Amino acid sequence: MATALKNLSQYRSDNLPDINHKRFGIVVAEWNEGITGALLQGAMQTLLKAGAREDNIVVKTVPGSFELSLGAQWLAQQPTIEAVIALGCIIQGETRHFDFIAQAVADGITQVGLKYNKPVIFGVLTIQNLAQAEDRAGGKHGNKGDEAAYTAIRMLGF
Ligand code: DLZ
Repeated sequence: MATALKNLSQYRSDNLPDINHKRFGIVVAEWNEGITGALLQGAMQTLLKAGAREDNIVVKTVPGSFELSLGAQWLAQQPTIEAVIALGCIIQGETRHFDFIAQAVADGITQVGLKYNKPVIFGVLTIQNLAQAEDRAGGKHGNKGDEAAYTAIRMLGF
């Protein structure tokens, strides 16, 4: 698993399920777009490398991470979509906004997965500054988007 290796892009690629006919939904927050775009790129690459077909990946955007839960629900409720990946980047600011958004999206995404009985993956960076985000969006700690996509694939093989 990625965390054991201390790099979000390093994961075991053996023993993954066949995802050639699986349909994925990805919901991406536009806030901190430079980072979330890189997360999306990582997630897409990981899914395609693992055998997903590009026309089986539905990508939707929402304004900020707070809206990821509802966006994930709109995707999860589509019967043909088997797993949803939510991508966002919440950076700690001077106010308590960070805590409220991070908690809300973690809870919301969990609820959507349980309600629709499908993997809904938390691909959200919750960090203190932009440098930490860059390190985890294709930088020295890998890419959270890769890890989120890998987790979705693993869950489909449960
Ligand atoms: C408002 C806000 C702030 C301050 N910070 C972030 C952030 O770091 N990451 C993120 O994805 N979204 C942020 N937002 C936007 C909220 O998620 C949400 O879109 C707005 O509060 C809705 O008005």
